Amino acid sequence: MPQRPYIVGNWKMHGTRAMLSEARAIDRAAQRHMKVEVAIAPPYTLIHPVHREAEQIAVGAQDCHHEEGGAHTGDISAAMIADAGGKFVILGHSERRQNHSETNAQVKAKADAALAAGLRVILCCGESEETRDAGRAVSFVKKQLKASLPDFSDAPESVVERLTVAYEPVWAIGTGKTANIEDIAEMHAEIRKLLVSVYGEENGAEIRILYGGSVKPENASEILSTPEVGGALVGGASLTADSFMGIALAAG
Ligand code: G2H
Repeated sequence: MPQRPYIVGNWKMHGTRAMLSEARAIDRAAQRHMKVEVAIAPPYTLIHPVHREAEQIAVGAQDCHHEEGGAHTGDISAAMIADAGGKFVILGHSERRQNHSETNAQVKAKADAALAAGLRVILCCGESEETRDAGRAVSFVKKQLKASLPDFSDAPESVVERLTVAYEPVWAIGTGKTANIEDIAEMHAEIRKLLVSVYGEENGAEIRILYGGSVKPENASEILSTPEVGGALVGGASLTADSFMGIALAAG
């Protein structure tokens, strides 16, 4: 059965407790739009407060460590996120790959750890402008994604429910630029083929693939009606309930 469109807010390093009123407003609005699955990933410090407030939306994290615990100053494990009420984690975001030098192998290890802790995973991939201009966007993204995907050999039946892929061209993130619809459609189709080859025809065809990169209420309808786009990962426009739910409304 096709899954509901999935609209996920990535608050990045934005938000103090003053933002809880936006989370409450998003939650109330999501209760009226059940055709769409809505979730937000605030900073770690707000995961538990949002979890306590939310009745409908899921709350998640923007990263986790691959180990369960230990001497890792400043890091957070997947089990800690789950304990705080988190239900999912965004992994491999380009800001982590760029600013923290995360490799595909590290992203994969984090994804395996997150799944073992009972979290769902939103796995990000995307090419730089340089790579796209060189005509290597599709091959780059497929290689990056394949090397980052978690191993579901223990529980292949849960892959559709527990894995989401987010395609985010790096040059479209927070810049106001969005990829054109043909390029989005081409990349999502290529990612679909990869998921089918890795997880099999049945599961690979159902895993949701989100688009991310300057999604806003004004462009959401067109992006979300593109073939193989199963939702959106939204940064800047997820920081107010009005704009975020404007995108959710465009999804269904
Ligand atoms: C891409 C996106 C959210 P923005 O990073 O992951 O951010 O919508 O601000 O481009």
